[in-house]
Amino acid sequence: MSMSNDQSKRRLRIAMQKSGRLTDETERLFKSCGIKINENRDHLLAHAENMPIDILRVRDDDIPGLVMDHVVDWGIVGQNVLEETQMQRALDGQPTGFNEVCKLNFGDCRLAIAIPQEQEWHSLKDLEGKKIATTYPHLLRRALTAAGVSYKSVLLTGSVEVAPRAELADAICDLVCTGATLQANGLKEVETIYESQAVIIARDQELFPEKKALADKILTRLRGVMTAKESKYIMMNAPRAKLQEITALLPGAEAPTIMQLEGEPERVALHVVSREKLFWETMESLKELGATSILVVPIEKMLD
Ligand code: PRT
Ligand code: ZN
Repeated sequence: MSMSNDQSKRRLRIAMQKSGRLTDETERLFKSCGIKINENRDHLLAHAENMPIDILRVRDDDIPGLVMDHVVDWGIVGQNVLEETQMQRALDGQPTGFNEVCKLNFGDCRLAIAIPQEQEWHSLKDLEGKKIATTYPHLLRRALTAAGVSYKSVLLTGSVEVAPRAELADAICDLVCTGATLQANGLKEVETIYESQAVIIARDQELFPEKKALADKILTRLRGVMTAKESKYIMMNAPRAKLQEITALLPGAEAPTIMQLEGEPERVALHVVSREKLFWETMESLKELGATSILVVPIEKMLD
């Protein structure tokens, strides 16, 4: 994948997971930022059709290294893989520098300790002298060292959840999302040691001016998409007399638009952008204050 010097100065190279849990959301993100890429996932390198951006599709485990070795400008990866790889690279004497660009609010999971369902649990101290199977030896060591527990690490790159049943280990330390996998394997989650989501990271080097301008533009769009995801456009009809109480209930809502309702002098239409999630409880309280026709509409993009 050699590239002329001139091209690498201008084209923003982004590494993403080729096929896995982060792939769909990453592609959706590119799309919502207006980056059009070739749908064919079999190509290692894809060029955006409408911007000087190259997308490199690789295994998620390779992404932190590609950024830290300055092979790509940006990478999209789970924080779990990022931190684990960083600790491994530090041991191996490889570069570990990067800048976090933006958290992405997807790929959420936690690294947790799980033990056989029938066993008692008090604290991490219960793991003293025990064998723990994991794919994340460094994150595990960091947590257990902090808790003053000594244990034996059993490194497995897959099927960690079967280790206790196979008598390879007493406990496991693995990623959990819903917990269904643990349950299906007769395990119970007893302690979270790390929480993760997907992030964009950048190489720890100033980009060439042209590329920097492009990166900043994408970043502004990204932030717009991220805020929009959380934000809602809320509309309702409400008694004029309760306006203050009603706006106080709406989280992160600045300056609502109030419109007169034809033929109803005591009631108004209220439109507002709320920057936080609106819960059912809040909607019910709004209704109790006399609001009617409450509509909550998703926002696709937002630019302040
Ligand atoms: O091939 P490649 O190396 O690229 O992919 P991979 O198999 O290593 O990774 P992949 O696609 O499984 O996960 C990529 C990233 O998604 C992880 O590094 C996490 O940051 C994030 N993520 C989010 C998860 C999960 N949720 C998750 N549930 N990664 C793994 N899991 C596993 C979990 O360990 C369990 O075995 O999925 C299974 C189902 O989980 P439950 O709890 O919902 O049953
Ligand atoms: Zn992987």
